[in-house]
Amino acid sequence: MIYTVTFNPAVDYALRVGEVKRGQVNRTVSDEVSFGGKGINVSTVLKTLGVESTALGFAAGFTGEALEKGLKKNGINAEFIHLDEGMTRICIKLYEEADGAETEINPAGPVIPKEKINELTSRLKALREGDTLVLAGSVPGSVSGDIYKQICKDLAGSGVRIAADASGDLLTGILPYRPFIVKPNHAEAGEICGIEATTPDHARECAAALREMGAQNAIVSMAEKGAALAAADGNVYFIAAPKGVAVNSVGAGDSMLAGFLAGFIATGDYRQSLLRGIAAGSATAFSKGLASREDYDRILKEISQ
Ligand code: TA6
Repeated sequence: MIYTVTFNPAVDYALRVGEVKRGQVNRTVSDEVSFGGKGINVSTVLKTLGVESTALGFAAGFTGEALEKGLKKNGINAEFIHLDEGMTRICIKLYEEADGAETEINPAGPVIPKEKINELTSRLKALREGDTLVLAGSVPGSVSGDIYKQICKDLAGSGVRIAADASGDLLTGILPYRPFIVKPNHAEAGEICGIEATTPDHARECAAALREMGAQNAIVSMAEKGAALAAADGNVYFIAAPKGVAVNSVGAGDSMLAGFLAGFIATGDYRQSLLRGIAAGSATAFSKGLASREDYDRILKEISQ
């Protein structure tokens, strides 16, 4: 079974405007609400690709209730721990049509009491060989920055596959525990590797460096440019993303991770899994919401030729 953990789920509010006029009332061209947070997006796209998972994490307040109801309505098995205080955050994704700029405003999220963290970590200790655990996204300020490291330490030697999409210390802290796959974006990877990763060669270099630091497999995603994979087979792959009109990039990186995991479960082949990750990420970026199966299949066929 695949379990995704989202410490900081989000109700995502994507707002499209012509151009932000600071200090003034700005009217939207369109707006879209979706239930997100990185781990949840991974579960949602896995479901689209026919792979079941259980979404774990924390929910709080009326937004947390709406999130759980929305996920269950979408057929996602969500088993969140409920917090008595605070509210699940609303993340703003602002698109300016004038220049294509995308601005994210992500609140810190609710305070998670220690006993609630312990409830989750106890649940995770029950995972067994053959399970996959996806650790994705930020953690609220009240949670220790080495929580991912603690979880990986608890599971060391268990045979549970760790997949992680995180940044900074959250990511570097788990590398010594040989995670099966890590997937930072190029900015996050560049920050860890100490370079400004702007080209495919930079992405290859960062992916290889992340493997050197302990990851079994490392993807460095570069949005519309594609992604590099330094794989456990010793190869470093780079696949360019297909051409298309980016509509809403929310969840594209999460979709790529989901596509890679679904691909690896189906084929055990690294390059094929990267292709499927690119297809899922692009299908999300080219649509208002997360990837549809139809778009995924069409794009996979296009880039596999
Ligand atoms: O990748 C998109 C997304 O998962 C959105 O759901 C948005 O809420 C954001 O990322 C959250 O990222 P964070 O790193 O703050 O957990």
